[in-house]
Amino acid sequence: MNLSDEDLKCALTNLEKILVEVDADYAIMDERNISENPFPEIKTKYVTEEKAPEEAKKNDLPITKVAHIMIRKKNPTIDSILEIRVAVVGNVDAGKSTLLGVLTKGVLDDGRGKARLNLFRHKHEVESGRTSSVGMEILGFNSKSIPITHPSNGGRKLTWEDICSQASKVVSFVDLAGHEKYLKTTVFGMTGCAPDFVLLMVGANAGIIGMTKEHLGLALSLGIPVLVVITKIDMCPPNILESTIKQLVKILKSPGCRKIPMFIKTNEDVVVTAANFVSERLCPIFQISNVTGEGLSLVRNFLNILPSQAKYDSSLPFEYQITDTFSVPFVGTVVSGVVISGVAHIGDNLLLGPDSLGHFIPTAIKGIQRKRVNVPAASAGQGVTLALKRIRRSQIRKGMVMLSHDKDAPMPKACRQFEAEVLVLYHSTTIGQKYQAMVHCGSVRQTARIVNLDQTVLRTGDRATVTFEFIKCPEWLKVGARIIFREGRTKGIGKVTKLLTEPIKTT
Ligand SMILES: Nc1nc2c(ncn2[C@@H]2O[C@H](COP(=O)(O)OP(=O)(O)OP(=O)(O)O)[C@@H](O)[C@H]2O)c(=O)[nH]1
Ligand SMILES: [Mg+2]
Repeated sequence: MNLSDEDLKCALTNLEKILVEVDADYAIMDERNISENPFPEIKTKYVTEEKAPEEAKKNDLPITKVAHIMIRKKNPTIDSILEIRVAVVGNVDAGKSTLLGVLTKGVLDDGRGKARLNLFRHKHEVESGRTSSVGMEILGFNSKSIPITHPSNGGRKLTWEDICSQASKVVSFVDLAGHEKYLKTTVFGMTGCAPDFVLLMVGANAGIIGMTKEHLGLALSLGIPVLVVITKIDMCPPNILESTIKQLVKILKSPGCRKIPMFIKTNEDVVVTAANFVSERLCPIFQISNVTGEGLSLVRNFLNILPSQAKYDSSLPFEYQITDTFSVPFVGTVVSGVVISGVAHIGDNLLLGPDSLGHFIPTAIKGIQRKRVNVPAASAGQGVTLALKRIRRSQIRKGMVMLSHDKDAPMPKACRQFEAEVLVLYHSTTIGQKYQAMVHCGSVRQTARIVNLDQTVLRTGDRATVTFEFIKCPEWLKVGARIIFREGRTKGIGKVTKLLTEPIKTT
């Protein structure tokens, strides 16, 4: 910063020479003119020229330059590509699938569902235009921070392998359903796919309606940072847009949310906010149109800069959470999921479980793919698929885990009952013993019954320690894991505090 035009050019030339040595590229994220701060009441040393043109001139302050540069390694191997996972949520018709279509294809929408077309997985989705499942889409950025998009002239769509062969970073989107009918699947997508960020979409015309608050609430309960994208600003009268924004800001600032809304209008905002976004408090807000393209480049730049979260630890024992299973011809049983901790290689022996009796069975990794490309290893934080030896698909259910295991160590224990500290967010009357709800915890999703609670009944807003018992089979849980429970309009959140090996007897 604080360079003359000439010095900046010189710095960039030098940088370029250095980057050749280390096989990297750079891109300018944002470049501005600045002057020394002429306002004594503001504490920063510099301000942008736009903010103080008159003052700067009056005081005869020199105008200098500041730039943010993104440096990325060229051609990383597929296992070292940076990855962030973003779950896309919001009410039905907000434009979620459309935004993903527009971002990954690099072409605009026609307002009648053109861009979302090849994102659908089922025939009924194409017919209704509604997402009903958990869709996966990736957006790659190359080492020069340029998005890698599908050819727009109707040529062959890029495969994930094509994208990864050019990418230094990929954003993996989880496209979720906005319709209430599919809420269970959407909750699973938000807990099971372990997203780093939640992108909440709001239709400018529609405002905060339907499932918007529900989805925001889920992100808050899971402690996932949220960014908001307001869509359809091309077809929204200014007064309606204003009232949507007002409503949104009010909700974000409310005691239940306690977020700091940040309107992203320039690349400077993008750089500053993306770098500080690890804080759960900040909530960037974008205003875009998938039809005119307004605001899209800011969203794209934001996703490009957004750092991956450092919460994953590769030095811990291997743990992998299964979110889906497949039977692949000539390969056999394949599972997809996220590596929660540790590293595993092809050929490694692992435990798979728990089965319906709570037991773990041995298996080995036959193959690993990351973004549909073969890799030799999988490490913490990555979404990968694993091909398994000696396992039939019918032996696996979502919510099972794969763990590394030392020969002499005791077998991992699944639990039928667990204790949790819970907060009831909503219930129309009272919750007591024997109450049943769907419990979500990571990729675990099972009905559980309350077998014990430290109060006689629970109402909306109550906190309590509760013992749950899974109805069908034991699950593998960890102390400290966040849970969500729901049944009809009832909902609650909590944290696992104890795994009960000596079950409480119930009648
Ligand atoms: N005018 C205009 N139309 C848009 C914009 N974004 C999306 N649309 C249209 O809005 C409709 C709904 O978009 P979708 O992307 O299917 O919405 P969704 O959020 O994925 O909906 P669900 O999957 O059912 O939850 C489509 O007809 C899009 O063409 C926009 O920015 N401007
Ligand atoms: Mg959709």
